[in-house]
Amino acid sequence: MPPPDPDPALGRMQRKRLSRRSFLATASTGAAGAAIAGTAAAGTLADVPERLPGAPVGARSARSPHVDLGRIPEATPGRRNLAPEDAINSKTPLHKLVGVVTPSDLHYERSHSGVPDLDPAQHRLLVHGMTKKSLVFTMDELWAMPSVSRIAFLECSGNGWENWKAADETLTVQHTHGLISTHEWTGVPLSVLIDLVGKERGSTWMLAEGGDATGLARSIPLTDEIMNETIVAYAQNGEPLRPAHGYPVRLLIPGWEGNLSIKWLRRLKFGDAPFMTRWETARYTSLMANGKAKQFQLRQEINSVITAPSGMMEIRPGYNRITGLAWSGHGSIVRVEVSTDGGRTWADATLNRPVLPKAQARFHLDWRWDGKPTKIVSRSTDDKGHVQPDRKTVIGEMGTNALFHYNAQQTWSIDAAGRVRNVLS
Ligand SMILES: Nc1nc2c(c(=O)[nH]1)N[C@H]1C(S)=C(S)[C@@H](COP(=O)(O)O)O[C@H]1N2
Ligand SMILES: [Mo]
Repeated sequence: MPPPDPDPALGRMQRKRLSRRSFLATASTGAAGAAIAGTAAAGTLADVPERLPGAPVGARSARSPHVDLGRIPEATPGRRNLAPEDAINSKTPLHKLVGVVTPSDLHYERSHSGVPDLDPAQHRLLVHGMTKKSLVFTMDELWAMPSVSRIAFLECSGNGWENWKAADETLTVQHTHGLISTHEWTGVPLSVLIDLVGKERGSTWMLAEGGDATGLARSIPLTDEIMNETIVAYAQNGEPLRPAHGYPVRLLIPGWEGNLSIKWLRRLKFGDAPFMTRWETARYTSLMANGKAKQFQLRQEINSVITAPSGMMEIRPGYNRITGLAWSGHGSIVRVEVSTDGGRTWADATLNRPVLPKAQARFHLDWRWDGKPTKIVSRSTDDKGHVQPDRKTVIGEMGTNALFHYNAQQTWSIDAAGRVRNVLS
């Protein structure tokens, strides 16, 4: 049996950079550190509360009333303090979450015309077009088919748009990056449905259409990658999809812009060219610096953000644990570097294992803040060799008129009072 852990609060943090010894060494040299480690070492049973009788055991558990976790409903662009019916998206509180899996009720939401209440007994999925057969599936039939589960992020291509032109200093990371979440998704592989209907060889595009009033329909290129990885999903984090996320069935295309992952899915149509819906002409294109527009910019690029310390937090001199999230629509994150001097020098952060492809990765770095104003920033690298660009590079290509796919390194400034604020670089 291992010896009892003298400080359970530290757990088994035997990481390369965050070993218990290095934590204690860092912690004992600063005032904040002493506050973390000091009393734990001297404690006795008198320091812990009495045992309490409990409430009855029920059919499902609820979050503690002491825990305050919520999304931020917003109207684009950036309108907060709005009437509930004005909200078009709702952002995930990244700064209050740990690990990489987002609790289901805090998964960000983007619904173009509200959340329809679909009856699973009535709902159907039509698969047709350039296929040998047209088939209509019931939800029971989908649940009975071969299935896959995969942990993957979903991100709105509008994530990050708040910082295209200027940086509002009052924004938190929930505002700047809260349109991404990671879930375990379960459903039927698209390839199974393709085999069942017998897709014709010449079909290189697929239209996916939702059953909500907005009439969202997108053309999806049938690359090998998309055909192998797309899930016709009916469950998230072990339970049926929640209505906000497409109940009873949605598309889930790992790594590609959220808009393609059609919710309340009612139709897949195969064709030999993009269908050119208004969503890929008038909407979801990006105006570049040279006056041309990018169309079918579908992959979510490499990205990362420090979630703590982050916008509107306050820190004290001494030990501070820097943590954040990194992700890439190309594959797996292999490296995250953090700069605590505004990008002059960089240190490798530790990644929580396992790191999964097209899922968010959690990183950490021990840091001792000397109390002087500075800037902190993260930069990620994926297994295909992509490195997250700085803002100058992104703006150089795209200018400041674009709305989608902003993936520049995020800088947080820290003033002498320890106030953390959103800045452009
Ligand atoms: N039918 C339908 N599908 C949809 C949408 C929608 O409004 N209607 N919004 C899209 C957009 S823009 C995004 S970013 C994702 C958001 O998925 P989520 O709300 O489950 O996070 O769903 C996509 N699929
Ligand atoms: Mo989106």
